[in-house]
Amino acid sequence: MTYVLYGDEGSGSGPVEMALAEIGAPVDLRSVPLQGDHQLAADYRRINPMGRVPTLILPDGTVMTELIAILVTLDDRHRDAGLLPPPGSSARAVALRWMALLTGEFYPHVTRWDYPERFIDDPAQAKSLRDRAQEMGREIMRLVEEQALTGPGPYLLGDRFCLTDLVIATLSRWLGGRQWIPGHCPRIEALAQAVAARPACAAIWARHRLASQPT
Ligand SMILES: N[C@@H](CCC(=O)N[C@@H](CS)C(=O)NCC(=O)O)C(=O)O
Repeated sequence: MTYVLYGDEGSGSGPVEMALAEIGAPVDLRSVPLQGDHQLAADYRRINPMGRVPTLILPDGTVMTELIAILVTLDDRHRDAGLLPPPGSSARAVALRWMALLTGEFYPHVTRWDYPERFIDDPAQAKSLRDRAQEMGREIMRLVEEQALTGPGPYLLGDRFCLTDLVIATLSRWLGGRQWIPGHCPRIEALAQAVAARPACAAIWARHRLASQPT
């Protein structure tokens, strides 16, 4: 019943690791250092042709890529862990809506910020591309702050933790968020702190260096 997770510290493998820890499932962690572009190596691309992390190999050998698909699959396979509200419920619809927004809309801005050279011919344009990616990412975080986290908190669904909290918490640290979020999005910051304090998540949160660094 062991999962194999390919990832790197500070990357999208963090929320997958935390989800597996919440389940209590054994995991074999395989490091793919983004520093040095090991994700683009031919042997890794045979597993994940996009050259990205995370990649999760299910115990039966099925290869899973794409953070949202990985997390929903873990919920499918471990319903007793209560990682998402039940299928058909409005609470699950809310959780999936915001998870999809962050993985589908925010994540691509991270790629522009991390690898601007992929999107431009003239290196002189890199700074303006990165600035624009950061601002567009911040617009999405403001949306989460103002339109998703309208309840009593600290989590998206109030005091009921779900997988979307792992996604909001982790992605809120990116694009300079460890410095920016605490002063601009207090509800997201409270959610991140609540995730960081969860017994199953705390050590993983620390190892992925996700702690806030307010300016
Ligand atoms: N659509 C993918 C995006 C994954 C992604 O962009 N991961 C980043 C790290 S957090 C990555 O591997 N970047 C390396 C690259 O683009 O070369 C997902 O949802 O999992």
